[in-house]
Amino acid sequence: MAVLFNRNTDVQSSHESSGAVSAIARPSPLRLEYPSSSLPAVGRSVLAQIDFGVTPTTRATPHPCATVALHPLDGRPSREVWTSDLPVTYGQQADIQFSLNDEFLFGVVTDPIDVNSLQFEDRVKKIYDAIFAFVESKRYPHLLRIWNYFPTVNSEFDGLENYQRFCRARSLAFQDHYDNFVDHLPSASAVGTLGGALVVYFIAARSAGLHRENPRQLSAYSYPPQYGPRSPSFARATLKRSGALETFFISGTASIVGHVSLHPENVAAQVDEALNNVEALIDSTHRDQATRFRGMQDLDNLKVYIRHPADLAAVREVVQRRMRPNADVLYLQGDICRAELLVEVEATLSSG
Ligand code: 3EB
Repeated sequence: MAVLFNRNTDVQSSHESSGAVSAIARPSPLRLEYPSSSLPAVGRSVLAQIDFGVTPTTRATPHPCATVALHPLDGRPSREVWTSDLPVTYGQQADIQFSLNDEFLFGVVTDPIDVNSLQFEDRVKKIYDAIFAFVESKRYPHLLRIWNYFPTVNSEFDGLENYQRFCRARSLAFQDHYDNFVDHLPSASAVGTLGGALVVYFIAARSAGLHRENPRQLSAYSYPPQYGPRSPSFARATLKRSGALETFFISGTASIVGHVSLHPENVAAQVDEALNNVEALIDSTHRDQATRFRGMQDLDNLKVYIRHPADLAAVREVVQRRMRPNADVLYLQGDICRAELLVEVEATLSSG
């Protein structure tokens, strides 16, 4: 009796406290938050939680989770939590922890592979092969967004930078799996961590998203060979519409115009240029697809990867100038895929 009573009381008081918000927000199949506490908003199910920090956190949770060894630079606990107002089911198939609702599938792979070993490329290829087979077997065949994190991205092994080795393996996996594979490339990030495992996580959907390129940048999959034997396999952004909800996934975006890294050694100019690229993606997609995202004013969250912690203040100043005041920004120390790049940003816009 007491347990039942307590449960009812809990539910009721929670609804009261979040009543103003839930009255105006439509049920959403996919929502991203950067909460400072790990408790999800009541009424929503967690699709996945990613913790950022160099101390591994091991918790037994029903939902997929991972720890990514990127050091939070603003002192508060850093995590991203993906939630759903629709019912969610959970499972694990081989190395893939997953969750799914009616529209989206979220998957997480954590692999302890030594990046500085000959086996690394083979492992990356196998992980991607497994992801393609998995999303198709579950009938969520449309990959929308992928995150890739591993240590020592800028070190060389066997005569090639580890990021370029990663790109070679990933590209072969996409090519093996898809006809005209560049048409299927989802938005992505690939960022160097301070240690730990290779972590790959992804969002797939039952119906297709629209992959977008940036008018200011050469497509990454068409970069000239000076950047590596196989070009990076990602789209600059992906727009997903599901009912009234629009989600716009913006890939990791750096100070690259055309294919050239601009403003070497000037972190403030780099982040400003990266935000010019983000703005161009939002604006051009608004023009072509009549999205609800009209410009930088609709960008309400940003994940910022900074190579040197000492650059935080300079980066923050530019970010605060370019973004709306109440935007949620996560600053993480990590290595960018080209040695001369000091900062990279990514974002997810959601109309829900
Ligand atoms: C760039 O634009 C910067 O390899 O998945 C950004 C986003 C970058 C994704 C990836 C790499 C990737 O080339 C680096």
